Amino acid sequence: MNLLLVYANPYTMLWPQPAGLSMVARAAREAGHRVRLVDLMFEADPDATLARALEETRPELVGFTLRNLDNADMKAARSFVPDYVRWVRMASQVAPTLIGGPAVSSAPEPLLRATGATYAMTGQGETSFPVFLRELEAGASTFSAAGLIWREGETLRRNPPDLSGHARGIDWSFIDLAKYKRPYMAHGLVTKTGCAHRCAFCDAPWTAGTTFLTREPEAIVEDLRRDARDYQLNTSEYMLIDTCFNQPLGWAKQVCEAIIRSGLKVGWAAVVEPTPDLDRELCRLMVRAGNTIVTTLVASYDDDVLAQSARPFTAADVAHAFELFEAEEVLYMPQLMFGGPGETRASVETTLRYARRCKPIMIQGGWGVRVYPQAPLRERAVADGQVPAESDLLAPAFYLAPGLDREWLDARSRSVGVSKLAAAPRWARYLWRLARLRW
Ligand code: B12
Ligand code: SF4
Repeated sequence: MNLLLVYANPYTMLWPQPAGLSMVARAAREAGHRVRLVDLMFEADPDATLARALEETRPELVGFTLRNLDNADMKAARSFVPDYVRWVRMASQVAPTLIGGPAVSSAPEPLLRATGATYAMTGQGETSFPVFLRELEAGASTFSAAGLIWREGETLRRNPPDLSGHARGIDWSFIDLAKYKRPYMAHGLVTKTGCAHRCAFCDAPWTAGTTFLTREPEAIVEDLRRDARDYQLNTSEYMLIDTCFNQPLGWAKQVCEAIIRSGLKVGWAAVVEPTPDLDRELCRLMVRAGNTIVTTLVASYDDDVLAQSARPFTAADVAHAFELFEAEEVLYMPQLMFGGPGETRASVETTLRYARRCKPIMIQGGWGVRVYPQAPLRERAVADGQVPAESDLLAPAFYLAPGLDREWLDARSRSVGVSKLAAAPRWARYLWRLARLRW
């Protein structure tokens, strides 16, 4: 079939490349289909770019990656759904349409209805997309492809998604890398998917898998070798595509050891959560294997707030992790998220007091928690009267603990920060880690 695949991400913040779409594109090409990938990320007039691609390609199917429902920012919420609706409708005038990607896994039926797409696919696409294409070509009206949602009369039919993990990484041949050469641009490196935790505000276990689905360390190193050889990606930083790199602990160590053994000079950032098993050995291995910086969604330093969001660590674990980072020269960037269930003025102050004591390279503070349709927080948000029970949650919807004043919270969260002078040696170390990649 003649396929047009569209990376429909209009949000340039941190510019993630069309990682998942490249994997789906590779699978379709290997199954014998003609594939063109169009990336709307940096387009000044994405509507015109899409119209041109539709005209030039004359596709038999148009597939879309819909990544984020919105920017997840309560203070300045920006929904991307209106763009998705417009683009899918444009394409639907030319050919049947299929939507996939993280936003679709989060809110499949609402997005299918809103965009009017012919089909939606939840979960991973690299195995199920070619199955769907085979069935479509054969004229099927009912499908076995994993994760597929289709219409039969007035009803929507839905197959369970493929959440088995990624055997292979990104296919850069589909991505115009020149467009992504920007300051602080990090290339994606797929290390694992899924998550064994159940944080109340997160839908990853339901949309990406309920266990850690790790890739083989040697397969990850093989990607790094190929990326260096064919695309020279070793000269800038990677961002691991991994919700919590440090777990399972033994696997994370094996990945670091495999990178060290390979002799490759690479730099990578990762999400590392302060779970109780985090140890000194992993911190040391990470630095030796080229870790440049870690981010950690600490959210709060109050045990009750952490417990009410079912975070997999306590305030003491956070303190322990940060001590290790500081001792082992792991540069870290905590993210605080004020206003979750159980938050009070007192708990906000507890977190701020702790934040002033630690020594990160940078610290981010935000408030309000996005409520996703399948996340456990939804029930609490409905019970607390913050979200109507019948809402499909496509439009940005947030939880803010009852009784907290927004203006006060905004002012307090903006008081979070690290003095430039104190952070200067850490920034120097970070920039040195990036600079050495170029020599
Ligand atoms: C890594 C990551 C990041 C990294 C990206 C680094 C990089 N260089 O790529 C960073 C830190 C930059 C980031 C930023 C943000 N992120 Co983020 N991120 C992720 C994470 C963990 C993995 C995404 C990923 O690349 N997956 C790997 C690829 C291989 O999988 P994939 O894209 O899902 O593609 C597969 C399927 O979806 C499917 N598929 C995809 N497209 C298509 C198309 C078709 C036609 C088909 C059939 C199938 C299909 O098949 C693919 C292969 O299996 C997810 C959580 C998760 N578990 O998915 C959140 C996630 C996508 N991020 C999220 C958010 C909110 C954001 C931010 C808005 C946060 C913020 N407030 O700033 C920004 C947005 C950035 C932007 N400009 O878009 C949310 C989106 C929620 C939603 N449903 O709307 C997620 C789901 C996390 C969550 N549960 O809250 N993120
Ligand atoms: S927030 Fe992170 S640790 Fe918690 S369930 Fe989501 S991916 Fe897992």
